[in-house]
Amino acid sequence: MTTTSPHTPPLTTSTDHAADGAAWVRLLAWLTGIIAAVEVIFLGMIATVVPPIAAGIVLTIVGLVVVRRARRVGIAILGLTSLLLLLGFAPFAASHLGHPESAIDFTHAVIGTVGRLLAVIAAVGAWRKASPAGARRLAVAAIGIACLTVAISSIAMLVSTGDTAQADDVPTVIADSYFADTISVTSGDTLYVDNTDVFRHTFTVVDTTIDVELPASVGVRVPIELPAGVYDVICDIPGHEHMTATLEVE
Ligand SMILES: [Cu+2]
Repeated sequence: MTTTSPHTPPLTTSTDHAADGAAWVRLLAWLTGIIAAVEVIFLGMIATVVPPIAAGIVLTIVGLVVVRRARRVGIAILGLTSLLLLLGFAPFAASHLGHPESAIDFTHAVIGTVGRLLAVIAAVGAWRKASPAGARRLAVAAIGIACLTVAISSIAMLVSTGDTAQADDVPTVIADSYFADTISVTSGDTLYVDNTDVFRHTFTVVDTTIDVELPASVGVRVPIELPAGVYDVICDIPGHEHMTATLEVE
């Protein structure tokens, strides 16, 4: 009597044979390279060296060089750098994500959070040598998010045109991320705060209800209905702690 041997299924599929992780490494290199380039441009715009961002740029360059010779070491450098900068940058980016009308801050925040999250996912895919189909899907998602970011910010900028100064307004200017040292008004006046920076700020009078968003490159009218006195003005955006002024109300 003859018996049929049980059928043994194949251990791998045809697509698994192509899963050497190369597609994920390429995606990781592109994502981290673009993010580093954006950070170089951002540091140039603010004309300040922010040590964690500068360190991230250097580590990314090192990772991109190393990944060509020692793939797993390079993946680890690029993945861990992306993860640490994502965690460190998130508190600063959070407030910008709700303000697409300030295009540079908004775009920088999206790239610094969503972009780095995608880079971390790419690093995990590269480390695990996952299927290249997943890398293609992530690349498509990254391009879609980039297009959506530009579209949302463009529409928001068209809608957010700020205020027009009126004849009796008291003017004050924000330039290079600084207020005027002292701003003097009479109670009942309206301040015209002209934000000449390409970055967003707030005009926040400490211990009062005046807390006004100042989108990039627009002016905003701020009625000052306060008792006579001297008040502290701040910009309450994380990282803008140097922005202070004195508001004198007669
Ligand atoms: Cu500010």
